[in-house]
Amino acid sequence: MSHHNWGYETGVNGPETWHKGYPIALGSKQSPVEIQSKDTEYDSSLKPLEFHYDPSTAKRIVNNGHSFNVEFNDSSDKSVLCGGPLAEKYRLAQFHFHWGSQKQPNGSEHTLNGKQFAAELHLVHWNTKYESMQNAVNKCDGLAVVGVLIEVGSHPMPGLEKITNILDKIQTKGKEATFNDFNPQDLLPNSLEFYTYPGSLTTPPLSECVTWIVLNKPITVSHEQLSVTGDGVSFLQKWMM
Ligand code: B30
Ligand code: ZN
Repeated sequence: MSHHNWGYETGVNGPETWHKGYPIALGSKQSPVEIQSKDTEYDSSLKPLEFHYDPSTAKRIVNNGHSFNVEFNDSSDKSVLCGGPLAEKYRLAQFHFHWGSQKQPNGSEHTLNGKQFAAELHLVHWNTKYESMQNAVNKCDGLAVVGVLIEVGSHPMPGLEKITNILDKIQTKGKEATFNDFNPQDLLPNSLEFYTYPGSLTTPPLSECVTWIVLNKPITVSHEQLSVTGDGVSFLQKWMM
Protein backbone atom coordinates (compact mmCIF):
# COMPACT_ATOMS: atom_id res chain seq x y z
CA MET A 1 0.00 0.00 0.00
CA SER A 2 1.48 3.32 -1.02
CA HIS A 3 0.80 6.39 1.06
CA HIS A 4 -1.79 7.38 -1.50
CA ASN A 5 -4.00 4.49 -0.45
CA TRP A 6 -4.70 5.60 3.06
CA GLY A 7 -7.46 7.91 4.14
CA TYR A 8 -10.12 8.42 6.74
CA GLU A 9 -13.11 6.59 5.27
CA THR A 10 -14.24 3.98 7.79
CA GLY A 11 -14.41 0.51 6.26
CA VAL A 12 -12.55 1.62 3.13
CA ASN A 13 -9.15 3.17 3.90
CA GLY A 14 -9.64 4.49 7.45
CA PRO A 15 -7.17 4.19 10.34
CA GLU A 16 -8.56 0.73 11.20
CA THR A 17 -7.09 -0.51 7.84
CA TRP A 18 -3.70 1.21 8.02
CA HIS A 19 -1.95 -1.77 9.67
CA LYS A 20 -2.19 -3.73 6.38
CA GLY A 21 0.29 -1.36 4.76
CA TYR A 22 1.95 -0.14 7.97
CA PRO A 23 2.17 -2.91 10.60
CA ILE A 24 3.43 -0.41 13.19
CA ALA A 25 -0.20 0.83 13.28
CA LEU A 26 -0.69 -1.99 15.81
CA GLY A 27 2.31 -0.81 17.86
CA SER A 28 2.30 0.24 21.50
CA LYS A 29 3.26 3.91 21.04
CA GLN A 30 0.70 5.00 18.47
CA SER A 31 -0.74 8.50 18.33
CA PRO A 32 -3.04 10.26 18.77
CA VAL A 33 -4.20 9.46 22.30
CA GLU A 34 -7.07 10.52 24.53
CA ILE A 35 -5.61 12.77 27.22
CA GLN A 36 -7.38 12.59 30.57
CA SER A 37 -5.90 15.20 32.87
CA LYS A 38 -6.71 13.10 35.93
CA ASP A 39 -4.52 10.32 34.51
CA THR A 40 -1.52 12.63 34.00
CA GLU A 41 1.05 13.56 36.57
CA TYR A 42 2.90 16.78 37.19
CA ASP A 43 6.61 16.39 36.47
CA SER A 44 8.66 19.06 38.21
CA SER A 45 11.74 18.06 36.20
CA LEU A 46 10.19 19.38 32.97
CA LYS A 47 11.46 22.77 31.85
CA PRO A 48 9.52 25.54 30.14
CA LEU A 49 9.21 25.20 26.36
CA GLU A 50 11.42 27.55 24.35
CA PHE A 51 10.33 28.48 20.86
CA HIS A 52 13.08 30.24 18.91
CA TYR A 53 11.53 30.89 15.51
CA ASP A 54 12.93 33.12 12.77
CA PRO A 55 10.17 34.27 10.37
CA SER A 56 12.69 34.34 7.50
CA THR A 57 12.87 30.51 7.52
CA ALA A 58 9.27 30.19 6.26
CA LYS A 59 9.51 28.98 2.68
CA ARG A 60 6.41 27.66 0.96
CA ILE A 61 2.98 26.12 1.41
CA VAL A 62 2.17 22.84 -0.33
CA ASN A 63 -1.07 20.91 -0.85
CA ASN A 64 -0.16 17.24 -0.33
CA GLY A 65 -3.65 15.88 -0.97
CA HIS A 66 -4.52 15.17 2.67
CA SER A 67 -3.55 18.49 4.21
CA PHE A 68 -1.23 21.35 3.43
CA ASN A 69 2.24 21.79 4.82
CA VAL A 70 3.85 25.12 5.53
CA GLU A 71 7.51 24.26 5.00
CA PHE A 72 10.55 25.88 6.58
CA ASN A 73 14.17 26.10 5.59
CA ASP A 74 15.69 23.66 8.09
CA SER A 75 19.29 23.80 6.83
CA SER A 76 20.41 25.76 9.92
CA ASP A 77 19.42 26.27 13.56
CA LYS A 78 17.49 29.47 12.89
CA SER A 79 14.10 28.07 13.94
CA VAL A 80 14.35 25.62 16.81
CA LEU A 81 12.39 24.25 19.73
CA CYS A 82 14.06 23.24 22.99
CA GLY A 83 13.22 22.88 26.67
CA GLY A 84 10.15 21.08 27.96
CA PRO A 85 10.89 17.33 27.82
CA LEU A 86 13.57 17.78 25.13
CA ALA A 87 17.25 17.06 25.78
CA GLU A 88 18.37 18.47 22.44
CA LYS A 89 17.53 21.18 19.95
CA TYR A 90 14.83 20.32 17.40
CA ARG A 91 14.58 22.18 14.07
CA LEU A 92 11.23 23.29 12.67
CA ALA A 93 10.57 21.51 9.36
CA GLN A 94 6.88 22.16 8.71
CA PHE A 95 3.51 22.73 10.26
CA HIS A 96 0.08 21.56 9.16
CA PHE A 97 -3.45 21.15 10.42
CA HIS A 98 -5.94 18.36 10.88
CA TRP A 99 -9.59 19.31 10.60
CA GLY A 100 -13.05 17.80 10.27
CA SER A 101 -15.58 17.20 7.55
CA GLN A 102 -19.23 18.05 7.12
CA LYS A 103 -20.19 14.68 8.58
CA GLN A 104 -17.69 14.97 11.40
CA PRO A 105 -17.07 18.67 12.08
CA ASN A 106 -14.62 18.08 14.91
CA GLY A 107 -11.28 17.02 13.52
CA SER A 108 -8.71 17.29 16.30
CA GLU A 109 -6.59 14.17 16.65
CA HIS A 110 -5.88 14.38 20.37
CA THR A 111 -8.82 14.69 22.71
CA LEU A 112 -8.67 16.39 26.09
CA ASN A 113 -10.88 15.10 28.90
CA GLY A 114 -13.18 13.45 26.37
CA LYS A 115 -13.51 16.54 24.20
CA GLN A 116 -12.60 16.50 20.51
CA PHE A 117 -11.75 19.98 19.24
CA ALA A 118 -12.59 21.55 15.87
CA ALA A 119 -9.05 21.21 14.51
CA GLU A 120 -5.44 20.69 15.55
CA LEU A 121 -2.19 22.36 14.55
CA HIS A 122 1.01 20.28 14.41
CA LEU A 123 4.42 21.98 14.47
CA VAL A 124 6.88 19.32 13.33
CA HIS A 125 10.53 19.49 14.47
CA TRP A 126 13.43 17.03 14.12
CA ASN A 127 16.32 16.36 16.46
CA THR A 128 19.41 18.16 15.15
CA LYS A 129 21.65 15.30 16.30
CA TYR A 130 20.25 13.21 13.41
CA GLU A 131 21.23 15.61 10.59
CA SER A 132 17.98 15.24 8.62
CA MET A 133 14.28 14.64 9.03
CA GLN A 134 14.64 11.39 7.03
CA ASN A 135 17.17 10.02 9.51
CA ALA A 136 15.25 11.30 12.50
CA VAL A 137 11.98 9.47 11.73
CA ASN A 138 13.74 6.16 12.39
CA LYS A 139 14.80 7.18 15.92
CA CYS A 140 12.62 7.10 19.04
CA ASP A 141 13.77 10.61 19.96
CA GLY A 142 13.81 11.78 16.35
CA LEU A 143 10.88 14.20 16.21
CA ALA A 144 9.15 16.64 18.52
CA VAL A 145 5.66 17.64 17.44
CA VAL A 146 3.81 20.43 19.24
CA GLY A 147 0.05 19.90 19.07
CA VAL A 148 -2.24 22.90 19.48
CA LEU A 149 -5.96 22.27 19.87
CA ILE A 150 -8.24 24.66 18.00
CA GLU A 151 -11.74 25.71 18.93
CA VAL A 152 -14.18 28.05 17.27
CA GLY A 153 -15.04 31.25 19.10
CA SER A 154 -16.23 34.76 18.39
CA HIS A 155 -12.89 36.35 17.49
CA PRO A 156 -10.59 35.60 14.58
CA MET A 157 -6.97 34.74 15.26
CA PRO A 158 -4.85 37.31 13.38
CA GLY A 159 -1.98 34.86 12.95
CA LEU A 160 -4.16 32.50 10.92
CA GLU A 161 -5.25 35.10 8.33
CA LYS A 162 -2.06 34.88 6.33
CA ILE A 163 -2.70 31.16 5.88
CA THR A 164 -6.42 31.25 5.11
CA ASN A 165 -5.75 34.04 2.59
CA ILE A 166 -3.36 31.93 0.55
CA LEU A 167 -5.32 28.66 0.42
CA ASP A 168 -7.09 29.68 -2.80
CA LYS A 169 -3.70 29.43 -4.52
CA ILE A 170 -3.21 25.77 -3.57
CA GLN A 171 -6.64 24.28 -4.15
CA THR A 172 -5.51 20.96 -5.59
CA LYS A 173 -3.00 18.26 -4.74
CA GLY A 174 0.58 19.14 -5.68
CA LYS A 175 -0.01 22.89 -5.86
CA GLU A 176 2.35 25.12 -3.93
CA ALA A 177 2.89 28.81 -3.23
CA THR A 178 5.70 30.86 -1.77
CA PHE A 179 5.13 31.53 1.92
CA ASN A 180 7.73 33.86 3.43
CA ASP A 181 8.12 35.90 6.57
CA PHE A 182 5.87 34.04 8.97
CA ASN A 183 6.33 33.33 12.67
CA PRO A 184 4.37 30.25 13.75
CA GLN A 185 4.59 31.56 17.30
CA ASP A 186 1.67 33.76 16.20
CA LEU A 187 -0.42 30.56 16.24
CA LEU A 188 0.26 29.67 19.89
CA PRO A 189 -1.98 30.30 22.91
CA ASN A 190 -0.81 32.51 25.80
CA SER A 191 -0.18 29.55 28.06
CA LEU A 192 2.61 27.22 27.02
CA GLU A 193 1.81 24.55 29.62
CA PHE A 194 1.73 21.15 28.01
CA TYR A 195 1.15 17.41 28.23
CA THR A 196 3.94 15.23 26.89
CA TYR A 197 4.18 11.54 25.99
CA PRO A 198 6.20 9.33 23.61
CA GLY A 199 4.18 8.53 20.49
CA SER A 200 4.10 8.32 16.71
CA LEU A 201 3.35 10.08 13.47
CA THR A 202 -0.45 10.14 13.22
CA THR A 203 -0.44 9.36 9.48
CA PRO A 204 1.59 6.81 7.51
CA PRO A 205 4.39 5.85 7.94
CA LEU A 206 3.14 6.02 11.60
CA SER A 207 6.75 5.81 12.88
CA GLU A 208 7.09 5.73 16.67
CA CYS A 209 9.56 8.60 16.62
CA VAL A 210 7.68 11.49 18.21
CA THR A 211 7.96 13.24 21.54
CA TRP A 212 4.46 14.69 21.64
CA ILE A 213 3.97 18.05 23.31
CA VAL A 214 0.27 18.91 23.41
CA LEU A 215 -0.46 22.37 24.76
CA ASN A 216 -3.08 22.34 27.50
CA LYS A 217 -4.91 25.45 26.25
CA PRO A 218 -6.55 25.69 22.83
CA ILE A 219 -6.35 28.62 20.45
CA THR A 220 -9.59 30.20 19.35
CA VAL A 221 -10.30 31.00 15.71
CA SER A 222 -13.45 32.46 14.22
CA HIS A 223 -16.08 30.45 12.44
CA GLU A 224 -15.22 32.46 9.34
CA GLN A 225 -11.59 31.39 9.51
CA LEU A 226 -12.59 27.74 9.49
CA SER A 227 -15.65 28.20 7.26
CA VAL A 228 -17.05 30.12 4.38
CA THR A 229 -20.60 31.29 4.65
CA GLY A 230 -23.02 30.39 1.91
CA ASP A 231 -22.93 26.67 1.37
CA GLY A 232 -22.06 25.82 4.96
CA VAL A 233 -18.92 24.06 3.87
CA SER A 234 -15.81 24.86 5.85
CA PHE A 235 -13.21 26.80 3.92
CA LEU A 236 -10.65 24.18 4.79
CA GLN A 237 -13.05 21.34 3.98
CA LYS A 238 -14.01 22.97 0.72
CA TRP A 239 -10.36 23.33 -0.14
CA MET A 240 -9.84 19.61 0.52
CA MET A 241 -12.38 18.45 -2.07
S1 B30 B 1 2.06 14.27 12.43
O1 B30 B 1 2.47 15.55 12.92
O2 B30 B 1 2.18 13.19 13.35
N1 B30 B 1 0.56 14.35 11.95
C1 B30 B 1 4.68 13.23 8.92
C2 B30 B 1 5.00 14.30 9.75
C3 B30 B 1 4.19 14.63 10.82
C4 B30 B 1 3.05 13.90 11.06
C5 B30 B 1 2.70 12.84 10.25
C6 B30 B 1 3.53 12.51 9.17
C7 B30 B 1 5.57 12.88 7.82
O3 B30 B 1 6.64 13.42 7.71
N2 B30 B 1 5.17 11.96 6.94
C8 B30 B 1 5.99 11.51 5.85
C9 B30 B 1 6.06 12.56 4.83
N3 B30 B 1 4.84 12.64 4.06
C10 B30 B 1 4.73 13.92 3.46
C11 B30 B 1 4.00 14.82 4.31
O4 B30 B 1 4.60 15.71 4.89
O5 B30 B 1 2.72 14.70 4.48
C12 B30 B 1 4.85 11.57 3.15
C13 B30 B 1 3.54 11.24 2.62
O6 B30 B 1 2.38 11.33 3.19
O7 B30 B 1 3.55 10.80 1.52
CU1 B30 B 1 1.82 13.14 3.63
ZN1 ZN C 1 -0.30 16.12 12.03
